[in-house]
Amino acid sequence: MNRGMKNVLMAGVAAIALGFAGTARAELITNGSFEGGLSPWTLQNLGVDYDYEFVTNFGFSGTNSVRFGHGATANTSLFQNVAISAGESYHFSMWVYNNGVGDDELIVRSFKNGSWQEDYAMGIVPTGLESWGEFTIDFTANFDADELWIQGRDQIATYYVDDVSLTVVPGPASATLLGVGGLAWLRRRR
Ligand SMILES: [Ca+2]
Repeated sequence: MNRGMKNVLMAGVAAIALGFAGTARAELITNGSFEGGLSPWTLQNLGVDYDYEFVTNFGFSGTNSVRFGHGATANTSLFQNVAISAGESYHFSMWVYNNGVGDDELIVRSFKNGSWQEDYAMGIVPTGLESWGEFTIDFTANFDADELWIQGRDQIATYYVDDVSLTVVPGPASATLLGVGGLAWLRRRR
């Protein structure tokens, strides 16, 4: 193997190593599995309906999850402090178990200093019935935020959420920088 080929090979190995480092995404949610109890989540309902609970006998992971029950006038809210930055891209995921066909609602949104910022998802529970299904959203934040909220209700039945996850998706800007850096390195070594 000549020296030039060896350099190219080494550059490839370096690029692969950097690529792996880039895909190891840090989890931004604390205790997303609820196996550590409810903290640091806050679970509340500001309306007249109070059918919701932290459960310790039904989970996708382990035994704990949060149940969103029936409510006619208000959504149950489940939230915790998460730093979200405008312009960053995120991958949100959680597992949902939906009981029965109901007039259900599921919202994922952000707040900052107690004020609503934006919705990342709003609609019915899109996963199947009577089984755990993964619910995911990929979004780019338009506004900074300090809280991630999951809100919902099920008019005549109930659904459970578990294993909540939020990670930053490396943007095209960092990928371009990596590519340019790799090329510059190759040229220097020739
Ligand atoms: Ca769990």
